[in-house]
Amino acid sequence: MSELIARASRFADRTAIVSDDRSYTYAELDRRSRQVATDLLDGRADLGEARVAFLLPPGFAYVAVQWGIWRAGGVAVPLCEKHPPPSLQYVIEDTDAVAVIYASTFRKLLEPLFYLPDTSFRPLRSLRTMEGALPTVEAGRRAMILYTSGTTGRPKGVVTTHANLSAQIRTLVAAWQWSADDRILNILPLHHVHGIVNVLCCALWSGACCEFLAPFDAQRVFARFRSGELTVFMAVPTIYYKLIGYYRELPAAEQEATSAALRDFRLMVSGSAALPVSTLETWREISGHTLLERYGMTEMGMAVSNPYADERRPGHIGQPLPGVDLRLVDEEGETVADGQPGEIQVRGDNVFLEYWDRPDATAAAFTEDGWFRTGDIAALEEGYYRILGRNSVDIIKSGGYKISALEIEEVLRTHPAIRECGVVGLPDPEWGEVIGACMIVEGTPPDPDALTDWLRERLPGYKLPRRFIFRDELPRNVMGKVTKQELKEHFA
Ligand code: MLC
Ligand code: AMP
Repeated sequence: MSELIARASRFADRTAIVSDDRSYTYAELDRRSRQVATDLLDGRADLGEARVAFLLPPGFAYVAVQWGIWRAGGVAVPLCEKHPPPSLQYVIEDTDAVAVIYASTFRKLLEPLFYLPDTSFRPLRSLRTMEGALPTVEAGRRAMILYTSGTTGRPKGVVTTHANLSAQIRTLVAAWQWSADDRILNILPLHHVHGIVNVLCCALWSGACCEFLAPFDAQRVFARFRSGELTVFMAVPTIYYKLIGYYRELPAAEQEATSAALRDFRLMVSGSAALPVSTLETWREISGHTLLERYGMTEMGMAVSNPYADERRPGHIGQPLPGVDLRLVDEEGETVADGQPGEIQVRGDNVFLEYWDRPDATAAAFTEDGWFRTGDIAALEEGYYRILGRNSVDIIKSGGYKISALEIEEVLRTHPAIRECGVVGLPDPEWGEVIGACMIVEGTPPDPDALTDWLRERLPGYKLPRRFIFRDELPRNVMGKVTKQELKEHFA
């Protein structure tokens, strides 16, 4: 991301980040990230793509460390504080991370992993402040690994190069007309592209200000909305749903003041999951904005967006972004006619390099002629793409998080009382989908609360099933495979 970092000198005295009740300029970010890089290098010329993981709250230190890793020639691996130790260990070991940089607030969470032999755990405060020479990092080198759930159980590390990230940022900055006068509120988790690329990196590329607020809290978000200082906001549909719920509880005068402040925004964006038309319409009544819906994926950043200036069509994701090649193909790999459903396949500089250490999964994700298979099904209707579904029932989207049913099943099967299980996504107006688990157990079914506590030690909170049912058998087809569509009906 040398291009992103080099741009910082243009904006030196402008505010780059607001966090912990403080403003930080681009010059401060430049200096601190150089110090972090120098410390990580520890006398070497280049980290040579060593993976450096970090667990830091959203804010200045997070960005300084992310940039510091990039400037030292390392690969940035952001960890998520909502993950229990086994999930964190999985990422640290899978990436062979040489170091984990952590904030003292997360010491307790990480302590069970301090014994890991090949990783040094470094408190943020131990990073020194000297500044030395930094390597030149070519754009084709690996920059970041983010973990994403797939149809194969354990999450896979998605490797993006510096050039991939630049392409992802550049197209959004142009399409959504970012400028140095923008100020965005970032309330999204910083281990996924939505919060990292669309919000944080686009703001910093533009010389704009990125203000952090975590954890998500509707009251605090509305207070910031009413400040009149923000110009851009981006969130997942669940967050808009929650904000609408909060708005409805406000006294009329506060509603009016909030709506007036919202009208002054330049842009409000929704993505990461399908935006229900009802949410779009209610938010329009509240804010005066037709949410700009776009479509993306960890493996490619954003691929399709409704127009900034022209019609934003409810229930549709828009057109391919500049620089992104897109086609819809049927099961035989033939391009489908307009109006017909097909899998979205994408090509372009935005598309990731590989799944970390999984050459087979990488090969399977691309067609022979180099198109990335997204697994999402869409149709082109009167010039706008519309998402129709996914070609795997085992991928669940809940609260904007992508979740593998198979991963949860694998964990459930390790429970002493559970003999067999099937996990599905159930439609839900607030979360998009909520996770349901159907189980066959030995003896008395476990208490759902106790089961949830047991799962919480093994999975992040957003991957927990919210509905449990117990059966004597699971619906299966003639091949013996659990029929998930039929299983969903068992939850009705
Ligand atoms: C939490 N809860 C859930 C849930 N998650 N219930 C059902 N389904 C879920 N998925 C419950 C908790 O048990 C708890 O209940 C209550 O909600 C609050 O939990 P929380 O963890 O404090 O939730 P909150 O902080 O409010 O989080 C909600 C959220 C969060 C929407 C802010 O999920 C979020 O940040 N989502 C964004 C994910 C994201 O950035 N995705 C982008 C991926 S990139 P109780 O009963 O205890 O109160 C991508 C590509 C692209 O997709 O295109 O962008
Ligand atoms: P992730 O792997 O977390 O990056 O999630 C990417 C997935 O989110 C895509 O493959 C889609 O299934 C889904 N997604 C993102 N944006 C949208 C959208 N606007 N409408 C429907 N689904 C979306």
